[in-house]
Amino acid sequence: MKKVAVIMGSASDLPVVEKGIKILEEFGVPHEVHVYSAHRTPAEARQFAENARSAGFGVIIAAAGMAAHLAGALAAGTTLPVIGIPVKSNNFDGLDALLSTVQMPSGIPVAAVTIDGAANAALLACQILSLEDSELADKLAQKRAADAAKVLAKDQEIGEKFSK
Ligand code: RP5
Repeated sequence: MKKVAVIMGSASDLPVVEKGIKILEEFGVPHEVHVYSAHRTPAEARQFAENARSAGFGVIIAAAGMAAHLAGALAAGTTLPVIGIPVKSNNFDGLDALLSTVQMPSGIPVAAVTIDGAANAALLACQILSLEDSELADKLAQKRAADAAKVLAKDQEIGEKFSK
């Protein structure tokens, strides 16, 4: 199976990113985690993106806050799918990072998830890799069924408690 690269712009993004890493672990998807900044270490970020396909990666997840250029900068260096996670910082409730991530000019796509949406970024990465991996596709289907069962159990519990 191809690997998922999880790149964050700063170690301060780790508490958000960890939720996605956990999901990749649960699904048994091989992954590498790095800290590369589009601003502070642009050469390393670019080099990683340019080598990612030949290094066996299938998807890149990029998490960054504030003027969040990381996902776009990585996407500029590769034709692998890049999923951007806008990370919430102290100002603007993460809207700054959301717009920086989602508003990519035509030609260099970034698939942006919601603010701090590391879980969905990881799930989307798994879904992309599942195109070529039926075992992973089965695991994703099982998770959907388990999530649905939890909602239906809550429906029963809350319905019994409050319906008159
Ligand atoms: C971005 O700036 C990082 O992704 C982080 O979300 C934000 C703040 O970084 P630090 O100042 O905490 O290193 O580049």
